[in-house]
Amino acid sequence: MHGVETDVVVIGAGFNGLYQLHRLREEGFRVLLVEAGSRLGGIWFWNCYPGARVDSHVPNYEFSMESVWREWNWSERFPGYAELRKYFDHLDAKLDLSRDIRFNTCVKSAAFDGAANQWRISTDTGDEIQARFVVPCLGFASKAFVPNLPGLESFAGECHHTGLWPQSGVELAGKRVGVIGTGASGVQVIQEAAPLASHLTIFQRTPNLALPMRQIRYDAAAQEELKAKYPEMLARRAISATSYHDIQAEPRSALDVTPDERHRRFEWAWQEGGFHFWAGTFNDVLSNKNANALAYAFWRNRTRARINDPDVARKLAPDVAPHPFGSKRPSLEQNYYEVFNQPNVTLVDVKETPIERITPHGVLTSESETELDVLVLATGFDASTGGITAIDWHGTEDTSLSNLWRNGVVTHLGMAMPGFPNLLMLYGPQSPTAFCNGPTCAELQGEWVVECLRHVRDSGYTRIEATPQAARVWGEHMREEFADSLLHLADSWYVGANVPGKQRELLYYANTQKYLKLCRDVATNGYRGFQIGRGSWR
Ligand code: N01
Repeated sequence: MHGVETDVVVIGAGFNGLYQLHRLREEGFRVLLVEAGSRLGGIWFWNCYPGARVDSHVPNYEFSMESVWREWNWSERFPGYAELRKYFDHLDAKLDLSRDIRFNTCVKSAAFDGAANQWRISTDTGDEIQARFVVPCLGFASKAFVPNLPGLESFAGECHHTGLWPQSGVELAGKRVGVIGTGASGVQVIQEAAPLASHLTIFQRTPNLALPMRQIRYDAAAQEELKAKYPEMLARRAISATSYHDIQAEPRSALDVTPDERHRRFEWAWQEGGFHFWAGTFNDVLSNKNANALAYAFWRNRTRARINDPDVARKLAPDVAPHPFGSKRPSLEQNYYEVFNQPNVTLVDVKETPIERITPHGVLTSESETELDVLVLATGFDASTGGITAIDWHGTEDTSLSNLWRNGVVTHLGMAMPGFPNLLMLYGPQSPTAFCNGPTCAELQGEWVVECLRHVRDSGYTRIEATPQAARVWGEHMREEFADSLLHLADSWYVGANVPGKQRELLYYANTQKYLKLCRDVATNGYRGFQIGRGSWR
């Protein structure tokens, strides 16, 4: 490839990148998509650990184009990674995507040439690409987080992070398996490893307030029945605060209803499964501590009833909530709590008995050494900012993005940065991202970018850049949103608190509907907060 010139470089072949490739090509742009992996899928390419499965139910997690969904049938309400990979193959076949994708190619650096109003992009394969616009679509989980565990490199068995799982798989049957981390990735691996491992040891730091998934298997008839309602369901995502077509909290406080009414709503949401109990009960469960405590009590009682050993039950579902319910993303589980009733499973609470170091044989805590053949690091991600700053960006005046963000994220609408013209990131920090699933956000936020680039091009302009003032206002708005929620009370990846030293701030915009309205207002007001023109204005 070496010296290539194009209109738009898209980075990442997950839902967001593929949507951009498809739509921008439709709009007549020349587009080149660069992808580090060897096939489509983004997160579903890298996260191929046993049990990897989406937590958004059908049809929330798919594109709304009828030409795509009409001929695609899901086999489960919450599909697993293997089926999602097949869906990406289907997308490729329907939208002819791969012809404009460079696989196995990782963008290392990008520098803006202010004279030409172009980006010059360098890859690890030695290619140089020039493009008017760059649209990074790196997902929130493209940089794995491995904690500083002394001695980790000395471990003699197999050790893998869930987000960098070997494509060829890992043998767990008959092995002594250890899992560090009990977020969504940990929960999923644990459920799969428990029936296979000779012994499974789970190192938990914070209990996961996991919710029943309530998986359903679909046959073709069930899918066809659902499809009759697809157009309406898919369209409703855009006008839903949660971005799920069918998850909406009651417009009442959990504190303003009778205990019976409250119980009925909690019970209904519990039986619906998925995120209904998280975001679909009452309007103040995620913002009012007292309302939140009622949801936690319901969750704790239901969960404890499934665990035989009262000590283990207290560690998994403590008397006092470890953080407000739902202020960390709840994982969806199928038989997670029953796993702890198995004789081959041990729970180690690393707050009580901290991990001192990893030895060649296993994990040494303050109490004992656990010998292991396989160590799974389900320790999460340097979410959103980690993936983007892994690329060495140089904007105008040779500023780097890491430098701009040294005291926290600076963006306008979570898409554009002052000093970085013609760069519009999708599914990044300070936009809905974690509160709006990949394909839904790819379409809703992605259309804004498509329209914006079309506007710049069709107006004969060559440059668009967020103003510092607009970024200040957006940052202030994000801080107000943070203060209004309970999210700041949990040490989660939503707020950057899972990575030591990372700035603690709200990384995601929690109301998709409100966010989209703000974006529309900016566009209809002549792209307020952006400078658009032909030359350089510095
Ligand atoms: O990561 P996490 P994840 N010692 O950050 C623990 C999506 N996802 O990969 O809570 C001991 O949630 C850490 O403990 P603590 C989904 O959006 C989706 O599981 O910080 N433990 C925590 O338990 C999800 O929310 C699916 O105290 C340590 C765990 O590691 C997001 O990705 C599937 C530790 C990390 O949990 C991230 O999930 C998988 C240490 N030093 C992922 N450091 C779907 O279902 C960290 N931990 C779609």
